[in-house]
Amino acid sequence: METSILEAREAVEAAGRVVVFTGAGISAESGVPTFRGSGGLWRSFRPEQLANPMAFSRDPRLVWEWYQWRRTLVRECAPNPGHRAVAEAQVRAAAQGSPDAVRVITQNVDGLHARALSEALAGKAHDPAMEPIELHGSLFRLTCSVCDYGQPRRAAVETSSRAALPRCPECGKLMRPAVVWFGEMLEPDVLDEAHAAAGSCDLCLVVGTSAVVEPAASLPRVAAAAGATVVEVNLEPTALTPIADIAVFGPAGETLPALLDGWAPDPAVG
Ligand code: BJW
Ligand code: ZN
Repeated sequence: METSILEAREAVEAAGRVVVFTGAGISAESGVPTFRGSGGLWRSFRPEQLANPMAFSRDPRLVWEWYQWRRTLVRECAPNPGHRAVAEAQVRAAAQGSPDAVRVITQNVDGLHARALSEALAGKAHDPAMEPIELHGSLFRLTCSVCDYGQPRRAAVETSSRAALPRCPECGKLMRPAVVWFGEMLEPDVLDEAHAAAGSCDLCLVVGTSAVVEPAASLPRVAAAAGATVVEVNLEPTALTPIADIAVFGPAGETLPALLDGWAPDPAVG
């Protein structure tokens, strides 16, 4: 296994189709706390405690309070150079006629990849393939806890009492954040799209994830099994490091610009 940034840049240069698979670490330099590891605490709750359907049925106000606190925190954060380097590579690829040559698959619910893309596009129309595949949903969408009703919502959710919590306009039951909790299935279409992208790339850049939460953590293995080169970017070794061809230990906000700036995948390469 190589650990050099130069080796990683060479691997990127040689790639025609790239998947960038990200976790909480890519947003750490934007000020969004990670889930695990040092500094990885969301207001002293472990994700397993509150990010599950039982916690919501037991105490929806506590769960909503936690999410509203996170929504407020994340809304004040901005994309960092790591998100921007990825979005700018997507825009360069699209300008060369390959809008799907750099696919972003994220476990993050913070919407920062989408914001970076929209900033990089500066109002220009874009192909839907450029949008991030958000495996675990979004903090800024709500969904009914019972029926299929869903809605985007950035405005604050009132959590002062159970009676004040948002209700579904269709069936009257409680609304909840449109995120995937432990024990819940990922949206099949979303997971299928991620599998297809991972299985058809020739380079999988794995950034800022501890790679312990399934089924997401298996996607780089899908890419590796299909013959892709796996490049990991993290502060420290992870569960995935043993299968990485190249590991770069450093902050994503510095490493991704070094790997991606000025580069666009050449459809003839890879
Ligand atoms: C930096 C950095 C910098 C920091 N630069 N790097 C197979 C085996 C075992 C268990 C299971 C299995 N299949 C399913 C399960 C159960 C479960 C699971 O995986 N449990 C494991 C914890 C053991 N999975 C599920 O329940 C999933 N559902 C499912 O499989 O359904 C089918 C089923 C149901 C029932 C039974 C069996 C099957 C759903 C999982 C949903 C996860 N949801 C969360 C919460 C989302 C909503 C919310 O945010 O509130 O998703 S949990 C949380 O973890 C969140 C994240 O997306 C996810 C991954 O975390 P991530 O991104 O890796 O963050 P960290 O903090 O762990 O790591 C940060 C990394 O960044 C670190 O490595 C740092 O070093 C690094 N870093 N700064 C670069 N500047
Ligand atoms: Zn409903």
